[in-house]
Amino acid sequence: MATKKKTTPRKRPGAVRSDARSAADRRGNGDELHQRSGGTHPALTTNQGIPVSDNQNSLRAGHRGPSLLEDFVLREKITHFDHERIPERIVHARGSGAHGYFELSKSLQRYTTARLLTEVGVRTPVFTRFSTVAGGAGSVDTPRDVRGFAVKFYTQEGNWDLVGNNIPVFFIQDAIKFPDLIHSVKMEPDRGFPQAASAHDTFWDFISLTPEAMHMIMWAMSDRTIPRSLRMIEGFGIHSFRLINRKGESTFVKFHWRPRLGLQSTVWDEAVKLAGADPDFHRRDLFESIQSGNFPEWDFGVQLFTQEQADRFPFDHLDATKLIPEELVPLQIIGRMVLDRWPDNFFAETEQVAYCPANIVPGIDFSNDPLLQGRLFSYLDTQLLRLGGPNFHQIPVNAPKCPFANLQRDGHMQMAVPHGRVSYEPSSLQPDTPRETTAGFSSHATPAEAEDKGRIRADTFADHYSQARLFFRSQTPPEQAHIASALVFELSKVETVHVRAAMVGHLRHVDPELARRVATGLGMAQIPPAPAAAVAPIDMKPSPALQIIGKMKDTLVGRVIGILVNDGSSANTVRNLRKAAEDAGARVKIVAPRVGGVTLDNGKPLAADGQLAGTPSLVFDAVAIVLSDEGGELLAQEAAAVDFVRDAYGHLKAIAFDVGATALLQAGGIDEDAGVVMANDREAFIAAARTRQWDREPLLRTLA
Ligand code: HDE
Repeated sequence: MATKKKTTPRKRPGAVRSDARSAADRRGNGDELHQRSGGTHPALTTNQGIPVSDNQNSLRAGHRGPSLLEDFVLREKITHFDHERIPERIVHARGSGAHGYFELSKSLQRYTTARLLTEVGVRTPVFTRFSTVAGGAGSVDTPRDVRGFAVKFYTQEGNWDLVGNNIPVFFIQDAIKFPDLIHSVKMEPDRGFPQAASAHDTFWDFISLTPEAMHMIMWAMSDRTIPRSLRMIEGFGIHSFRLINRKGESTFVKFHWRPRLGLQSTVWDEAVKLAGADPDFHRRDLFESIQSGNFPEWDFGVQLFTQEQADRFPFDHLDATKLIPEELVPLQIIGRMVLDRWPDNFFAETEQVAYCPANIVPGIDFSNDPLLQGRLFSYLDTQLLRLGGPNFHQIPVNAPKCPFANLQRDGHMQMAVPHGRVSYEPSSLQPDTPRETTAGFSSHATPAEAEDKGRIRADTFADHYSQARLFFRSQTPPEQAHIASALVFELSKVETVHVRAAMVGHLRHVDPELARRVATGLGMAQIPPAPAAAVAPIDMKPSPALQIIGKMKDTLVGRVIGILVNDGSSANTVRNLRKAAEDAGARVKIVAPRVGGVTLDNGKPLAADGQLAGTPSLVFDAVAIVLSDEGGELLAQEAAAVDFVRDAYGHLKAIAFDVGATALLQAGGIDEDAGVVMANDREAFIAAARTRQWDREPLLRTLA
């Protein structure tokens, strides 16, 4: 026994681990299992621990006879398999998560007692899940959709869940509209399509009848909803929350995440093609970057404001369709989040993680935002069904990492074994039972408004267009063109003519020129009339902080460059390009016609990271084409190679090429421009690769 190699249960494939047992118990069991298998592998057992001698054949009555009901090994295995699926999330079903930590750099002690926001330098573990909203769990990563950005902070004072999105506003003002919104965007109930797409009649029907959605629609039609990478999205808590300090004073707060790699998006044609080329594009990107040690990071920022300031805003901050421009209330960066560990098991962690906006810690409190208030109910309710009972907080990814104790008991899947007689309070029989503490959570004593109860929408929520206008007018010209073109694309998929017309009518309030562009793009003879606006929109000062292109970081860090090679490609050129790209912070992948790689002009082999037909230029931020003369002629006849260069060009990416690649570039119809450069001009290539060639776009496609 003593000479046997110890294995931890965590590393045993397929080993079942109950956290109710001590680590010592589990190790003991592992040793025994090894002993029983008589080799290096642990013995395969049933869930009851009974060793299995034959995992290939079921128990049968004779060579050609029926299977026997007695076969408990077969029955247990199949029964467990039959129950492997749990309900997917009703929204945000498709997601990818990672572990990491939050580290505070600036104390908010003046405003809050929350320890994670006051103890500078302390690292709080987090589990963060990014998601799309509309599609099912098996849908693709790159539809046009809002991205969920949910962070569970395992603080020393309990779990705080900041369950936000990559857009700072939302479609609706009141939780009671959420089922309608989601029903409209999900696949239509009679036909069961489209999956993960807003470009269909029911969504736009609902939106055209919901003027409060117009601001969010501007964001949804912008490139924010087709991100390049989950590592390059912003995150927002959306609602106003409160920070509560030692004196019980309240300050309003909006929470923001800012990606250190900068914001970046794809272009629409690229997003569409990525859906086919790599349905897991975002998940793979996050996985690869974490596994390779390039941990994504976000700055954490707050906008702090008082009730008096809020009273002067030309909008109501409790209305989730409104943002607070940074020019009005500046963003203060107070910390950072680093995601540095991919989960061990997708189901156990990413699928079972249960976020809930109601999970907050002392020093933070809710606001009266009616959307937030509805969410406080919804998430616990949904977990009860999804995870099957009231003890889901015991699942390791959901359990607090600080001690927790109360007198709740029993229920499905209870894993804890509480000791003693007492499960009530007050009690006197057992001195070690948990009791209330003065340091416990207490709600801010917000004065209640002495008003009649009723199904009320506040007058201050009535302005539906001013911030939609603010957003559109704050964008750069290419971004405005993308918004207009996205509206044309989506509404062109809407079959019902009056829905298209109603939508364009709303756009007149947002920006008459936008309405004109979209109407032209839809081939309308006239611009439809605008609906009556509850409140006339006002002009607000443009906010450049709302742009993507204007704010894009001039960097290649975290980006990927693809080099297309063939037999006889110049070893020198490939080496120099690789060095230049890696020096600039990018990763390099080699693409070749065959996955076995190529032989370069110096006679040396070069391994490929991807085969040409399965590795289109879509998956890269910029490409280099390094070919021998013969290779160029050959690949000019190859559709996958022609698409490689044509797509890179169409998606506004930088292309470096050498003389041998000329024939291929010609076959792709590529014109030289500032982003199409000779491979030996490495500086020009790296500079061009840091951005996209926006000037190229109007020459390539009709934008609205
Ligand atoms: Fe959610 N939302 N939501 N939501 N939401 C869920 O909870 C809901 C809303 C958001 O990675 C569900 O565990 C209602 C706004 C994210 O697991 C459910 C309303 C925002 C995630 C639910 C909203 C969000 C969810 C589905 C209207 C941005 C995924 C499964 C009041 C601030 C979290 C689940 C993850 C998930 C309800 C509105 C973000 C059904 C009723 C606004 C990121 O409980």
